Amino acid sequence: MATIQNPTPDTNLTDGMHIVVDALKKNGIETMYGVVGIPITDLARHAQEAGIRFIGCRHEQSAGYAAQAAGFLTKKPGILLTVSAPGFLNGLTSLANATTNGFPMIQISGSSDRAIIDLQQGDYEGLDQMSIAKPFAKASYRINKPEDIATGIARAIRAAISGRPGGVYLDLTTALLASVVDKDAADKTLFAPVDPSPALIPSPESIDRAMKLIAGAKKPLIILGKGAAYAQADDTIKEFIEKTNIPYIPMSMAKGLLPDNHPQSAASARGFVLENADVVVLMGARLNWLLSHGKGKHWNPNVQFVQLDIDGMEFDSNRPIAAPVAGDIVSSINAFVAGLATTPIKASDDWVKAVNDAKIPNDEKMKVKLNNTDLPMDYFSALNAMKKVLDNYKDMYIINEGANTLDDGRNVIDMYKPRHRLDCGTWGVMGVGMGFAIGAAVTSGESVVAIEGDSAFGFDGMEIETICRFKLPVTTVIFNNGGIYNDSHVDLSGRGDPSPTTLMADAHYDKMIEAFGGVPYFVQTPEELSKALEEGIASKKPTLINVVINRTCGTESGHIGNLNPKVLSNK
Ligand code: ADP
Ligand code: TZD
Ligand code: MG
Repeated sequence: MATIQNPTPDTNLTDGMHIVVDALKKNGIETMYGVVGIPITDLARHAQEAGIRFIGCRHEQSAGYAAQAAGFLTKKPGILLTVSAPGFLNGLTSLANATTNGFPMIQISGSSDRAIIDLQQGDYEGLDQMSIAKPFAKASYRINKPEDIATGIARAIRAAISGRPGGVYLDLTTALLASVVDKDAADKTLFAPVDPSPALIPSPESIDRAMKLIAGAKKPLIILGKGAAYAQADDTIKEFIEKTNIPYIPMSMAKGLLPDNHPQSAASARGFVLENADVVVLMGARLNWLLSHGKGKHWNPNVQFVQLDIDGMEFDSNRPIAAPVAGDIVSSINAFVAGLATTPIKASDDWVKAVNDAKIPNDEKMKVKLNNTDLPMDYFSALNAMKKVLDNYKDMYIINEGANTLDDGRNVIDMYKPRHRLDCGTWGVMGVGMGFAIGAAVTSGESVVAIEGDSAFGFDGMEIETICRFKLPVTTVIFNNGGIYNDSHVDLSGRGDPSPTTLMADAHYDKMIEAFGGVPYFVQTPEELSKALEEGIASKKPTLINVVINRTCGTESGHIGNLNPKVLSNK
């Protein structure tokens, strides 16, 4: 397909930008998130004209978080569109987060003149983007020729959603976008890959080995991870858990795979089950720091692991896995359910009772905390005021970030539907909230409640304008305790500077949304909070609720203060 330099008026022509849009459409891409500028502004316009929704955000990082939320919810790669160099770099954190979390996403970025970049001659926004993206992406490609556009996009899609999903970088040079070619020839290159996310059928031996190990366990436990949520095997997972009566705990983004009020949920006896379980079945969950690597005082030292994962490289990463099952969760769980006919599994009544007994004191303690009536509110009384409302909206998408706001929010707010909770994830990253809220609202067309620490919100707060511009039904709730973790009020500078953790406790974040025509609330009591939340949800209007939280009640780093390096004196 020759590039046409001097077209005659009657030639049927197209250009690189249009071919990219045609190829995306051919692959069923319906939405793009991004920030425009040289050289991709027209690409966004063409996409919009062709029926692809373009959600213009205020920062590429938020746009990337929106895209990967869409990827997690739909199993189709979310698309982030960025300009060269700084825009590309702004998006890169989100791409890395997608790779780390196993969310499928493609960052498509325009790039400047290769010849000038490679000779370091100082092009406008010149940067060797593809090389920089490589360590942060599952795969990284550049398309140089218009006849390769369809192939490049197919490769990016396959890389994003086959095996363990992840972030993919796709570099489009300015020359490529501007290349003019014959339209009929270009149309012939378009295709959608066949079966881009192929099933990975586990071997019968691996299923048999795993089921025998579980069947012989005295104290089995299932841990559901976000890989299981992503796989969309909801009914079969429920069937396996209910038929075997094995207690389970959900990792944060697997909450709702089974409703959190399910009798087999051992979430409130988490410490007890980890310390006691003799066989743990990891379903789409890694044994990383979130599970203290499967080691140490939190775990039964003699525990044996079954692990269901699509990525064979994951096994033995932290602890030896006695029964690895390499397969996609849909296929593996189907095989498990079928295998129950020959290898029946039933958790013993003694174990189930012990787990249920362990829940009782913890549930009681939690009740006391939730019913605290002190003012200003603390995390638990504020979350309780929200829970009372949210329990009536079981389809609600919940976004959650912060430290205490995250950790306490995860424990208090019950989820009832799979893939309805998005949070700081594997990296514990701040700044995902507004992007995730946008991605969830756009993708689902449903309402979203974002529960945000005041610091966490600050990373991407300007996206409130995006939420208002697109009239998204997002209620943002800011737990304002005046700081990162809390407001320690210790001035070590001797010059009146705020402490490193201090933010403005008397800030009126609610005023921000007023500037964009959204609905503001400033609340100080549980009653006011419940009422504002109810109204925000019912109105479906962009709403922001500034919740006054006691400045002293947050703990340093939330539940993971132990990960801070030990210092000689603690200020
Ligand atoms: P969590 O943080 O919830 O514990 P992780 O992100 O650590 O979950 O682990 C998710 C795991 O799920 C990853 O190891 C990933 O390879 C795996 N995974 C993702 N999708 C699938 C799938 N469709 N089938 C099987 N495993 C999957
Ligand atoms: N920057 C990024 C991108 N991610 C991070 N996790 C941090 C910084 C460090 N950090 C945390 O780990 S939690 C947090 C920061 C800055 C904010 C906690 O304050 P908050 O929540 O107001 O959001 P709470 O309720 O006050 O604990
Ligand atoms: Mg805070």
